[in-house]
Amino acid sequence: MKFGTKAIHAGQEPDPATGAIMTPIYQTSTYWQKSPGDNKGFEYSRGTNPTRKALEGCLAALENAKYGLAFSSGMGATDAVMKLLMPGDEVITGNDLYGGSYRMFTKIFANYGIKFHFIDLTDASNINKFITDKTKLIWIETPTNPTMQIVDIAAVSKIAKANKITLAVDNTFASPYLQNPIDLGADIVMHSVTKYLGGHSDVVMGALMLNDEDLYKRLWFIYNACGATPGPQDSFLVLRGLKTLHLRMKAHCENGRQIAEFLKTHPKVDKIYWPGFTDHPNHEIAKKQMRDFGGMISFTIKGADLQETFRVASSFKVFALAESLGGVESLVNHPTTMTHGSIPKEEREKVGVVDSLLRLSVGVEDIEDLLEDIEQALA
Ligand code: P1T
Repeated sequence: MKFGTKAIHAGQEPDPATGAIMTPIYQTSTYWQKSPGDNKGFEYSRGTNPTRKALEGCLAALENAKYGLAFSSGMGATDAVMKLLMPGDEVITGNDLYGGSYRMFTKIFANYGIKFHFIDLTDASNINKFITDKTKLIWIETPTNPTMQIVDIAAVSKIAKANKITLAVDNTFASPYLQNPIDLGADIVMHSVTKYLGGHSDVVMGALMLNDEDLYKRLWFIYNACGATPGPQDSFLVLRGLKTLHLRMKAHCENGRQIAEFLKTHPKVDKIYWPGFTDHPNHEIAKKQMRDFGGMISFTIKGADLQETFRVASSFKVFALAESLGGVESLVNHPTTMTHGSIPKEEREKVGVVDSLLRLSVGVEDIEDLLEDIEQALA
């Protein structure tokens, strides 16, 4: 089945009770049992719920995976992966990450005796220098948030496999429409479903997709035991959002391309971070592992201090100044004071996350209105 067909149908069947085409919202916390253990496969909704089950089937299919697990946020999904680790274990990850992931690693799991190496992953071979017999997990984001670095998933996977290390890829920025890490050798794909998958800025949710049955059983145990699972209403909203993922992504990519080209010629714009440019340091890898370049673009304003950057950020009329990304509406974000505020200045500045940086999540509005808005905000 091709992508658009899976987005609309995978995991879903007409409701067995009524024939309803849309999966019902099974708003129930628990299920009747004829005698203890004699049930229809559903016991208690923290662990299993039919609406969530349909969603998980669809999410798995979109990443060409056997198993899908939905969580009540992207951070909830990441937290479950980290709980596979034990004190003394080591993790290799990138030096440009969503600020919330960095905060969880350094402020929560480091306290449980897990060691994190935040390294430059734009050259996958850098990983070799940090592998020890304690390395249990490689965690990558690509494209990264917010500087759009590209990590070669297939090359990292080769190193991970050779050293028997689990590879998890946060695929939030690309979405499964643009990139499928499992096909490139990753063991686990993580998504902030809040973003492109939900697509309408009305749900916070996360997901893990994977193929290995043992790993799935371990993650399902954590999912059920720790309980960060989403309810049926949110599951329904995401099932509905997924049905247009392929249509939305085409429009995000097309608008993104036009805005990136526009910013390139703008006299007030200094650096632009977008993997579609042929002079992006890993453009060739992006071309190899992604089907298009997406709607996320970051840029710095020439010579701007914090005050001038705030002035521009607050001047948009169509783009809304807000955290998050991937919805149909365009958003602008100021990483150093918003999404990446928890990363120390000296760490974030090493990768270009400076005060004059703005990040755009390009929505699917008419391109003329978006271009006009950027022009007037920068003026
Ligand atoms: O917000 P939540 O659904 O918990 O997902 C966390 C998360 C994980 N990974 C990446 C790459 C992300 O971008 C996020 C959330 N990011 C934002 C809210 C943001 O504006 O960047």
